[in-house]
Amino acid sequence: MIERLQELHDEAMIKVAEAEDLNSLQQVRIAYLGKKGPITEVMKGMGKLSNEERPLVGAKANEVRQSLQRMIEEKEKAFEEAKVLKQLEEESIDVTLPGRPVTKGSRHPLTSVVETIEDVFIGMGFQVAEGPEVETDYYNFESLNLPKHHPARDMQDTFFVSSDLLMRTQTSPVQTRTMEKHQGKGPVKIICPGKVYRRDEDDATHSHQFMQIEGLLVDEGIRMSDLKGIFEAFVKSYFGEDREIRLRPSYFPFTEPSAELDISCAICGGSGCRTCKGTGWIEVLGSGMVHPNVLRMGGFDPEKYSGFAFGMGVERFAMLKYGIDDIRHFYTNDTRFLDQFKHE
Ligand code: 2U9
Repeated sequence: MIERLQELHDEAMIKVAEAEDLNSLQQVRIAYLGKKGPITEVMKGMGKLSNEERPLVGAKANEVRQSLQRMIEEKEKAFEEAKVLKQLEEESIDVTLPGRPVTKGSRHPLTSVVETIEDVFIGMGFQVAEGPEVETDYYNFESLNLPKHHPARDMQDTFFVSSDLLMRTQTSPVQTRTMEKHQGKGPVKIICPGKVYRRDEDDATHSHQFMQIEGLLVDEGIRMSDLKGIFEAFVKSYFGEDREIRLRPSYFPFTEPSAELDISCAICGGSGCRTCKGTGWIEVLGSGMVHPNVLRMGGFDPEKYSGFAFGMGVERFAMLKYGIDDIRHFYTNDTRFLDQFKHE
């Protein structure tokens, strides 16, 4: 029996050595060490042995089992290690390869113009106020001295949502709403950036949706000279110290008197060129002293308070600053256009 056990051991060892993968190793384990395997069979016959022989055969059987077990485990381990090594080799990363460039987004040019202008006015004590883009007829027109049937209230220019709701045509309603909140007590010193909507045919200089920044300063004793002083500081800060300004009389229903602000042309320095149409001046915004009716509707006493207001188109400012010739560039999101403003 001892010889038989040794024979089985040697035979199994050859099979272990021949096993090429984990699966065939498993087959050898089942075949030799399983319940129905030859070693178990041999051990079942131990009952017939003499008392002297039994412990010897028992010891040999254990020795054979343990030896086989150890060999199989060692080989299993070797297979596992080889598998991991192969995987490591296959999945290895060449850390010396150049990295793929990460494409970063950037601020939209209109956003950076708005932020720059906001910063200038914040520096002069203004606060930024915002409001809804869908407005009521009252805030968009009525409260701005534009009663129903007023000729300046061109219905063709407005996107109506319902008979009383519309897409705001200017950011002025934000100013009226802010004045109401102040309940007749000054100062109100705000700028209102935001999107506005007009029923225009889109072309190089018109867009049915564009951006405005409007401003309002209401307090006791505000005069036209305050407006001029603020504009002087703003223009020099935004367009450069050597720009001159001038005010030209104009008309807006919500301001009286009204004025347009021109800056001296940066291209020709005032002598006249194509950009300024030979005048030496470029129009940049509209403004005026807030109409007494508008002050009253905003809850302020026009006998005690006065104020000035202004409005500018952000696209126009961006076009002047960067020499952009078509307003549609801002809204088509062509990355060849947008990428030029990465450092703004
Ligand atoms: C209140 C009182 C007065 C806002 C003003 C303008 C003049 C103006 C245009 C500039 C170019 C609109 O984008 S644009 O087409 N705006 O010329 N806006 S005064 O006056 C106000 C606003 C609110 C309560």
